[in-house]
Amino acid sequence: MSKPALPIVVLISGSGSNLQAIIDAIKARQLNAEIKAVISNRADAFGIERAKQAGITTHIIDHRKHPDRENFDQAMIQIIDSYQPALVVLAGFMRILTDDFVNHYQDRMINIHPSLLPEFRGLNTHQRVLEAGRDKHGVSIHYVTSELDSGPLVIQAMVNIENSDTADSLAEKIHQQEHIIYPMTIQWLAEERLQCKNNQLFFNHQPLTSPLIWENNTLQNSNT
Ligand code: NHR
Ligand code: GAR
Repeated sequence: MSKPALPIVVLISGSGSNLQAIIDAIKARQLNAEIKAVISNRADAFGIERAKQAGITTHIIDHRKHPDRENFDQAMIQIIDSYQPALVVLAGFMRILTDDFVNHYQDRMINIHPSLLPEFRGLNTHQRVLEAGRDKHGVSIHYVTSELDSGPLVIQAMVNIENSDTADSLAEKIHQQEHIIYPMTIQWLAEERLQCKNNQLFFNHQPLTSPLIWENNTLQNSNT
């Protein structure tokens, strides 16, 4: 791999299984990135243990110790910018970010959201998809903009819903897909195969006008 490793900072709030998938892909040399730091807003996030286990610097920034969202976000900006990341990765990060924060990282911050956006923005998506009686579910990776779960869509992975599925079994199926497509997407960025300029996506140097689709372990796209 000739290009330098992509410096990234990962933001988490919980289990950190997506963080683990990124750590593992870097170790396996499938992903040419370097995690400069992991930041959690919760001290008890298991992802912090995962990061420490991997020898990665960690920070706890507890939102409850800040008077408002602006103040919390400014504290995060200070820490994040000290690492000069090319990319900020939201991996199960559960705090809505202010416009100032989002604008500061325009074209440099991605999120993984457990639904086929634009459907089912927000929280508790697995339960809501079941209640809506859908037979398809999925997960989306998008650039973060100030409108929640609405930034440019990079890729969506599809999951079939069976009659026997529960919110827990769907979460597990979604996690399996996430652990494939999140490291893959970050590697595309490291390779500059994927780019975001002024909120416009390019894949293989062509404008990406609809999201890439990952289904049956295969990338479905015209401009690959
Ligand atoms: N911030 C902005 N501005 N834009 C986005 O698209 C964002 C974002 C922050 C997080 C992840 C998102 C998801 O993938 C994300 C996308 C948390 C909430 C939420 O309601 C909603 C969406 C997402 C993450 N959080 C509550 C809040 O008051 C707190 C919930 C909790 O702490 O458990 O911030 O779904
Ligand atoms: C993932 O399924 C991710 O899509 C979802 O939280 C989980 C985090 O898992 N994100 C959101 O719901 C964002 N609001 P992890 O901590 O094991 O990576």
